[in-house]
Amino acid sequence: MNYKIKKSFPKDFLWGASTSAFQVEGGYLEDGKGLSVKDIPSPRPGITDTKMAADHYHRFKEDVALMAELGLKTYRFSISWPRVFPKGNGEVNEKGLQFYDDLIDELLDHNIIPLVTILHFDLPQALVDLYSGWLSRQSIEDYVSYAKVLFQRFGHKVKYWQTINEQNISLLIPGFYGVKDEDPDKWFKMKYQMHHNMCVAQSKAILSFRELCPEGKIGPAPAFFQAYPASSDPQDTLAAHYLEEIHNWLLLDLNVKGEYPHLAFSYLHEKGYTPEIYEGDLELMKKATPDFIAFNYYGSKCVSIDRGPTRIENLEYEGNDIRKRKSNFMDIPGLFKTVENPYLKDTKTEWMPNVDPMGLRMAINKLYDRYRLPLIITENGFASTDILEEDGNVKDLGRIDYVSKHLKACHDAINNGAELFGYCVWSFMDLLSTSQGFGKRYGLVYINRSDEDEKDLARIPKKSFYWYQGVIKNNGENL
Ligand code: BGP
Repeated sequence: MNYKIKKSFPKDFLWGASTSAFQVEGGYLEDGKGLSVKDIPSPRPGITDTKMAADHYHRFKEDVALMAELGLKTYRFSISWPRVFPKGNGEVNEKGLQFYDDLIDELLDHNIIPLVTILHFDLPQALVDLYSGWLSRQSIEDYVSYAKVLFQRFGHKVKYWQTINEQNISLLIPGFYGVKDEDPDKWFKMKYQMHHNMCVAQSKAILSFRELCPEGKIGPAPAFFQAYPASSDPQDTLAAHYLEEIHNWLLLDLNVKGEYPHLAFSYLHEKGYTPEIYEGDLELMKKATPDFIAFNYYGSKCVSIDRGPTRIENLEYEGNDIRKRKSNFMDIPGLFKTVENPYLKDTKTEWMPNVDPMGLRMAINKLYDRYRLPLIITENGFASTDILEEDGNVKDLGRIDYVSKHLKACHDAINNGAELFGYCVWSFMDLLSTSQGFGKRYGLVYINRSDEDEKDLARIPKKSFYWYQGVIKNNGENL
């Protein structure tokens, strides 16, 4: 075992920034693209849709030039499945592939390493209409065929790949992938079947990747939730343990070890939510060990035992606007409920339940301890309204503070011996928030538009852009 302890960011550390296709591209039906589940929901009044987003589809060259100016080592983006397969399967759309060819070439010309997510939420709507999307095992074959097309086309120039973004968050939201049931128990049964199918799909894709891209690296892309017990009551500790089992390890143990973690599995069994597992599924997953784990982290959870009714309620809410939810979408009645963390109360901001850099340090250490795989953070960032001032500046000091604290936490985790090879800010530029449009911004680059008015879509580097530029230049030495 290698116990070498590093004292600073490795010299080839991948300083990065992220986006995803439906949140930046626009051109939502251009050049033969089909509809995705993210194009379908009609946004709430006043919130824009995917039609234009940040118009990256037409302005990617300008965007890549800014990435180069920033000094990015890697750019993490996703490929839109319905741009490549408008119907989800069948005929490939050459124009869709060409767009990503051009984007990847542009990145490589600027010495930026592409890090590609195969699926970031935008499942083709046609597959939902055809067979209820992830609920059917046919989705496994279609995902693998789609992934293989990408590996064959781009494998010689893209080294780093991610399978499916935040499977563990997307399945917390009924209807997120186009299907739901009003009966909570039926929905839970469905979602764990979808969860299983998605795990089989990504493992199968990894096995194809091994054949088609022997030099490449591939890994899953979960969100990670660091959970604290609300008190030293052992029941609260058990509750926090349950949250991590169900929301973190249930996905990652399958992705990495091909095993259902026993506590989570016993919960599924007891509730009647156990999915149908075909013979050979787990063996296949065991063979498909990923090369790394990419994960997203925004904040932590504080958990107490839930002594209330065991019936799941409040399934319905609009999008995932934390300010409008009646109950937290992570809670499991009878098992655990999330509560405010009194120690993080002061760090609460408008959009985020808390700001907890030490939670990130613990996440890195836990993940490394459990799986001993190299890690990369593919999303971490700060949401705010951000104002373009009359002097042409966007003074997003809150973002600088947030990212700086989280990078220091990464540094601490590296000092603790964890192998962290990259960090990507969410997001490179302002983009369509999953439920709050352009009212809620994460970018290092301001996009001059609002939900109501597309304006000139000008790209304006914020203060955080110049600050991050310095961090990259000094390889994190000046944090
Ligand atoms: C993650 C998603 C991203 C992004 C981010 C912020 O869950 O992977 O796509 O949207 O969260 O979320 P939101 O836009 O809802 O604030």
